[in-house]
Amino acid sequence: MNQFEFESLLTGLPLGKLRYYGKVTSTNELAARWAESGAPHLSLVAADEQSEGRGRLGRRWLTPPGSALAFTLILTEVQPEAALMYNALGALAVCDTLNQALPPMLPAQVKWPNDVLAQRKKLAGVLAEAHWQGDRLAAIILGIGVNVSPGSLPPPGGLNFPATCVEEVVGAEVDRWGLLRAILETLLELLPHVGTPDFTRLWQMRLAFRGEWVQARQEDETLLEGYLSGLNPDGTLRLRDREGHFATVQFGEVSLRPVDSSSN
Ligand code: BT5
Repeated sequence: MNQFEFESLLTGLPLGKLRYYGKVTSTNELAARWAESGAPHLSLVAADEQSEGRGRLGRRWLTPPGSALAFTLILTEVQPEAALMYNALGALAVCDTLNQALPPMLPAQVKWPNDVLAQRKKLAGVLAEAHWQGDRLAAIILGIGVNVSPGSLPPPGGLNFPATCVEEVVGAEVDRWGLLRAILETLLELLPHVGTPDFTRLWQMRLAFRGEWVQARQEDETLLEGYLSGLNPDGTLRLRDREGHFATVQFGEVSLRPVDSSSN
């Protein structure tokens, strides 16, 4: 892939400007700098490899060469009140694209707020970062990383969740760049619906662990536990305890809590 092939690949999609790189630190980092210097809405940065790919809360995302997708969209026309939804936009775009190739009984799902799971393993991660100018939300930097072939899989030790890749779940070789185009097409279709009740409904339909007992670790490290009952209209997560009381998880990380240790 080179810049010219990248532009041909994405011909006809209503995107902003396009930049392709062989190796970068992080496509989100480059995109943030580009946003600052005036990148138009829906500009895209993609790379074959990242040396300092970013996850949430200072974590790292691994993107070895020749095996994964790592790309970032710069959204400048955004709804500030829907910031949480942009993580879901990225995750749903990946899910819905893959679900065309996956058996309906084993769909890809969103592990709230930002992971894509297939067969209960993580196959893609999304990092939506807000870019402020003073108190104005100037852009959402929407980064998406997808493990495509087995070479993209990090060594299992040190992972916070088991990982998989698209070729493993689809059971066939996958055209990496064709997949990128397909994900972008899905994302562009979903984009006008961000923040609407239909969008939240679709997100809820794809939510992993619904009806299961889960533990949510929040950003301040406090833990909440309960049955994952669904989403609130603003995209925050709703948990229900054994007495039927509801709690809301604003932003955090959900991890499954084994059922047999939850019986108190
Ligand atoms: C995420 O963070 O899952 C968000 C990942 C976003 C990556 C994209 S790639 C394009 C753009 N540019 C960037 O610099 N970032 C975005 P989080 O939920 O915090 O998960 C991070 C954790 O996932 C790590 O601590 C590892 O345990 C695990 N991990 C790292 N690389 C992985 C991989 N390739 N596949 C599966 N798990 C991985």
